[in-house]
Amino acid sequence: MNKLITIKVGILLLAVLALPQIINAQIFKNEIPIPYLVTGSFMEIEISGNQHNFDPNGFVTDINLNVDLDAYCYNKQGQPVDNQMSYLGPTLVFPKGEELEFEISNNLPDGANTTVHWHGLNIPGLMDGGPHQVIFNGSSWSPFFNVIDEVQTCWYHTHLMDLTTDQVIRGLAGMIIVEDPANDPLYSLLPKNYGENDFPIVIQEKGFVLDSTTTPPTAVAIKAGEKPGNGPYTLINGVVGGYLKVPAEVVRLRVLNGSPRKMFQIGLNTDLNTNNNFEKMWMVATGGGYIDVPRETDSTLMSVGDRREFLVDFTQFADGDTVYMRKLTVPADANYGSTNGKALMAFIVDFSLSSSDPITSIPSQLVDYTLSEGSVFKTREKDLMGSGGSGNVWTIDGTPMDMNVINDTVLVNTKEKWVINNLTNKSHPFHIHKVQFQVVEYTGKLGMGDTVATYTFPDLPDELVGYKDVQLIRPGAILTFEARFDSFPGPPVAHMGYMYHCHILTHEDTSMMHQFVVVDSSDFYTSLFSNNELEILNIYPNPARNEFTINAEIEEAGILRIYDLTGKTLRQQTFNSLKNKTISVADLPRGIVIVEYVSGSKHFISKVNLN
Ligand SMILES: [Cu+2]
Repeated sequence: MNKLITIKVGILLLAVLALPQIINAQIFKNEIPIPYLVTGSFMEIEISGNQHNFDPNGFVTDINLNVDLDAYCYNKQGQPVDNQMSYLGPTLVFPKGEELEFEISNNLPDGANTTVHWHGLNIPGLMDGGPHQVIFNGSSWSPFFNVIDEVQTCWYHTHLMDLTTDQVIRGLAGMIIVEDPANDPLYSLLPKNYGENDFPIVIQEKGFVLDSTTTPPTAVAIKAGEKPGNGPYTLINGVVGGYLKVPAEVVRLRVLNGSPRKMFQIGLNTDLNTNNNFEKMWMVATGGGYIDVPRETDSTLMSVGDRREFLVDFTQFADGDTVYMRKLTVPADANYGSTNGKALMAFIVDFSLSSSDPITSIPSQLVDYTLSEGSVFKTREKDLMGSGGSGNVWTIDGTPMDMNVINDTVLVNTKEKWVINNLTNKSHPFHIHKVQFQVVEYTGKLGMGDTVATYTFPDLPDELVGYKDVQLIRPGAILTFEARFDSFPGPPVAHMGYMYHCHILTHEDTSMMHQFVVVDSSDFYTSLFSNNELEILNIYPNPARNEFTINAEIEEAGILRIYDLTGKTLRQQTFNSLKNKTISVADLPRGIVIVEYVSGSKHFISKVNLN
């Protein structure tokens, strides 16, 4: 990853206004800020209030937005004042395989509490930063975890119970890049110079509280309890009317829909005033990492919470050409507001720019993409229910989110199939923590269409392909996905759990959310079966050192398995019976292990501490 460079942009001279593309370019007045990078294995992050100008050069004319407003932001401790974020946060670089530690301090104004959720990553439940891991005002939180996920673009944001909308629209979101330069075969084939040919693009719809005693009305600070996220303006990295100068190369756009509620069907074209003749984009990654091949597309649907990476070939343009990113019409059931057809930002090709490692062609292959290994261990079905409006709540299965209730208990290192039925009349972007799922079937209306159809793996349209953690489900549609729940089992207690929820933040906040825990098999089977279906093995001594004896009289043949708390099998052995068997464990690593004997439908289990 190259260090951030600041792209210097001169002020456009009046003399060149005669050129049409320059006139268009000038409509977009605010250079898009590129958040600085934070690297290293120890990240000290401060969450605080700041003053932010969403329109420093006066793009918007119907209101006066060129004012400093109260906002929330993340910053690296000690970041120089002249390069601090005043809205959103810096881009965090997570090297795959590294153990990361954080010191995250909450210095928000007004005594606000918050959390930091690592959206898209598989990490222990206690580190997940969901509603249970509150960082109280004036205190700090020190999560640590090993980055086991594949190369991908994910993000971090507040997940405070009932107040996520309020805090995200004030600015509490930022991007994460998981990278693996040494082992990623695509690292050198794709644009990778951050801020040169590799850009974070955070799209958010935005509304403002107005003081209408002025003409035009002036935006004023958001007050507690107001939720003007559902507005007519669109921010890119925290500014309206944004432009970005790009080199005449292949450029990588890491697009995140960080909106509170709105879906964006985005496409690129060169004519500010029409909504057709789209330029090609090549989708190369979803939120869970690379897809099979670069998929050529005119436009793509980004549901709330979604990340997608695109390559755009700017080598075909002339110096000064402008390419607009615009929002196409999305279905009424997935729409919140009226920016359809509008250009959201402008890319200006600048021949004076060049990247450190320029890329000029689109690779033909990316990665082998197949269904994750293993057969489905368990299938769960969920119904999205309810309706909006006063007195109504959105729910999953008719029960509101309860911080103290575990809705699902999942056995670690298994693959599950989840079937999500949307029984409501609105589209909902279904999001699940911890896992990256693969769509195996989707039945119903999809994307911008009105046709009801069934899409089945491996014949999936762009919107459904790839590892994902969020998928928009249209009214009446059924999403079926498979996911592996690998690593990090915890005890079956709610505060060690993970969330699944609608990522429309106002729906999440009104309780369209449930939680699950991932446990080892002794806890899983105990929670699943009555006592006559599951028997606890009597093992002595416990703790054990070189060997232990299983004090049992099991006549039936079966498989004895010993595995650690991450589910990794340490020993597997077949026996014709299990009668007072002594097992040598001198060669096994120390720590708590699960000893399991499965014989037909019978299941015997115990935990042993090897010391
Ligand atoms: Cu929803």
